[in-house]
Amino acid sequence: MTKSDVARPQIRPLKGLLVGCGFFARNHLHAWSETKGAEIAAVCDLDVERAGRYAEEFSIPQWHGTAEVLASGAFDFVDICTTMETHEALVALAVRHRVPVIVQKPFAPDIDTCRRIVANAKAAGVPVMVHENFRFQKIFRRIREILDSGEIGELTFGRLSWRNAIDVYSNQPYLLKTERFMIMDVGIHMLDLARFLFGDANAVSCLRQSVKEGLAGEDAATILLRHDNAATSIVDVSYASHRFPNPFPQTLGEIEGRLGSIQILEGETLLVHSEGRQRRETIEADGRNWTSDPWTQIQDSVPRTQQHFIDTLLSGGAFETSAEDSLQTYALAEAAYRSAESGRLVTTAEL
Ligand code: NAD
Ligand code: 89Y
Repeated sequence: MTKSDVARPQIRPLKGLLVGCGFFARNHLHAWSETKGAEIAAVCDLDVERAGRYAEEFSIPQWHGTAEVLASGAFDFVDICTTMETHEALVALAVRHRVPVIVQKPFAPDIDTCRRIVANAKAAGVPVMVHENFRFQKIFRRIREILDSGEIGELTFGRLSWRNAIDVYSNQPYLLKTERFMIMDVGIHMLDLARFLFGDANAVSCLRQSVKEGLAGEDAATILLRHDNAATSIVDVSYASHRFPNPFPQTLGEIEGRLGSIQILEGETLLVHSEGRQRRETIEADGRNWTSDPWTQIQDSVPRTQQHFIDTLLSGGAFETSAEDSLQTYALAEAAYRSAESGRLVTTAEL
């Protein structure tokens, strides 16, 4: 199916296959149940019993042990919720059967793999979107509105900070063994947000740290970005920051413009400084009967992300985080790793 195929008036909900019935897929399945214009017709997991359990819990009629079921022609889209090293093969399978894809972050372990995925999908004309949900958090949509209004003027500086000590390893134990860990896991959300809020960037300087003992990769990183509009931004991420109460999963920081600034504070609060005054706005995520604190802010962004995928697929427009657009986000992550290895500023042009 191509974008023009799906631009026809809709006569029934699009039918999806969800691949990967692990930790985060539960949020996807709840979110799909409230996404307009789509429904999940089948789930699959290499661990077929796990797939069967989610099928039963979410009243999904079919479950399978392999994504090869995409060959059946029964699916209008596939939602890939597996870890990054599996994405190239799974997206290639979907592309072979001309099934549009939404695939979880991180897109792939390195920029070359991302590029191969994009080239393959583009050659076949199959739409692919990266599930990048942080920019769909309500607070970041509101910040985007304020920036678009011109209230704080041309941007000069930004800082996005994710620092907490959540025990991420209980739910996501694969992170203990991931060599490209923190920049890929949460850094990638921050880099996408940096592009969403401050615009594209072209040079990166990064230091990475392994604070917790026994990890294969870094659990903290500090990244400095040079944006095309000459703004500077800093992204700092850590799973080793002991703060009470734990700020997880809030992204904090600040944005400065020539006319004013915005502070992103705890409690989903914005402090907007302009025209010599300050204004406080609280932008709370919407809770649902399947969301629970402290995860609500992240969970609430999942249906918003999936609705964007379906609406855009139906309209034939461009996904905000299309696979192709996401290459620019992943180039910043790749540059961050190369900078940390080499100790120098790395430009995206040299990748
Ligand atoms: P997980 O390991 O709990 O689940 C992955 C599942 O995929 C497993 O059950 C595994 O058996 C299955 N699987 C692997 N390869 C498969 C294949 N070829 N076919 C079918 N099933 C296959 O992982 P998770 O914690 O749910 O994370 C999944 C992805 O979601 C990761 O990329 C992670 O970074 C991302 N994630 C995103 C957010 C977010 O806010 N966007 C939050 C958490 C996790
Ligand atoms: O893996 C992380 C992500 O992408 O969002 C939240 C998370 O699950 C834990 O920090």
